[in-house]
Amino acid sequence: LTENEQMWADLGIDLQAHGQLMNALGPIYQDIYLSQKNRPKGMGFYDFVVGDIHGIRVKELREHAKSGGKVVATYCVFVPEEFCWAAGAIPISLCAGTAFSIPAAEEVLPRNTCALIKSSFGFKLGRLCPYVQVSHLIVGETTCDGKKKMFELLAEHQPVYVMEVPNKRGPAGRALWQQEVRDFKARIEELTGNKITAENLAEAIKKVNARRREFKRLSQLRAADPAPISGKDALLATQVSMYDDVDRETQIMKALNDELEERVKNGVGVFPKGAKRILISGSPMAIPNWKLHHIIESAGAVVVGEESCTGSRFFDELVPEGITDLDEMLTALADRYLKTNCACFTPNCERLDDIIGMAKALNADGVIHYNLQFCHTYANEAIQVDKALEKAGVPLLRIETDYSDEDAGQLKTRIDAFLETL
Ligand code: BJ8
Repeated sequence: LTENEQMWADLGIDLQAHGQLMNALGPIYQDIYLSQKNRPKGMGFYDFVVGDIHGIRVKELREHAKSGGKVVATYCVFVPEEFCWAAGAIPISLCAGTAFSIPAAEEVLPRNTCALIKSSFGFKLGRLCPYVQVSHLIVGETTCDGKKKMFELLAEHQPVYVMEVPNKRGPAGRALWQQEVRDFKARIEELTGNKITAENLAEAIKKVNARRREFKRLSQLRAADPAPISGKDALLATQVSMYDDVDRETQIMKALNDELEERVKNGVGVFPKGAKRILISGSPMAIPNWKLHHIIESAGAVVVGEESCTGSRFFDELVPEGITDLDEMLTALADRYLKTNCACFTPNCERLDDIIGMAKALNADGVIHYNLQFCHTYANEAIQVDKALEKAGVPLLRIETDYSDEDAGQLKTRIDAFLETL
């Protein structure tokens, strides 16, 4: 066994199935990423990370665990990662973006469940993901019914803690969420044995904000024409930073942004000036879900932004800094997370404003609404997105898909036709 294989075996991974997954990823990455022309040099770090996707970072997490540290796995951007950093734990966002893990999940879950839910459950059931295996606690949320129920099943295999996200953002919903955030803080303190204080929380808030600022900067740089970076590369940077070390990501992103700034100054881009510009809006795209970006960019258009949890919802809002009182800090932190404009809220008008605002700021020619099949909240909210964009004069294409490649040809035809109209 290689060193990595030994580590995976120690973590209880099904080595044979996992080997197939790893073998499949290499050629896909080659085809989708490495074949791109004129990529920023700063993407070299991300190529390196994907090249050893279940190796080096898992090793770091294991070292952390061996020295008594805890690893906290999450699925959703509602979970405040600041508490983990403050208490000396490492938060990682789990991926769930591949069809490979779905058959294992379908032995238990109904087939007509969203791919994201099936993929995440399948990673555990199929013993395919070392990140799941290395984590001490998985944190779920009640954002949608499918996930909520899947977490009950997941808890039969590994410790799971679920945060209750309200359905409405009024005073009662806010009070509930404020309490949920405080309860989660207590759970992390219990897990780690470390107290979360005003000092260590303030420091964690600063760290996470610093990474958010770099991602906001990246978002602004993508407004340039020609776009200095492909949508695929920007998406990958976001996906990786969700499970990487926060300080390292801030540094890497800063260097990447400096490079992109130079490109913008010199009018250098990855697509010709005037290429059609697309904003994606909708469900998150977890690694290695690059399907839609790849189809769009293979058709000659460029993705300039993602109104999604693997996009703006991950970095847009900052937590206020400079507060010294712990309780006030908790209130501000909870309020920041409640501003995540997820379709789980009713109403969720703020998301409509975000999409229109981003389309304008990024000079998008059109929006593609991305909906995972069987996700009812986003599918139904798409009707309102449609109306709001029509009123704002922004062209929209609504697509519903999953992780399989079966509909790739049909999607390509529809996307080509949409681009023709822009
Ligand atoms: S804050 S978008 S990450 S919940 S796609 S599993 S909703 S059926 S992912 Fe999400 Fe948090 Fe909201 Fe963001 Fe359910 Fe829909 Fe599947 Fe979804």
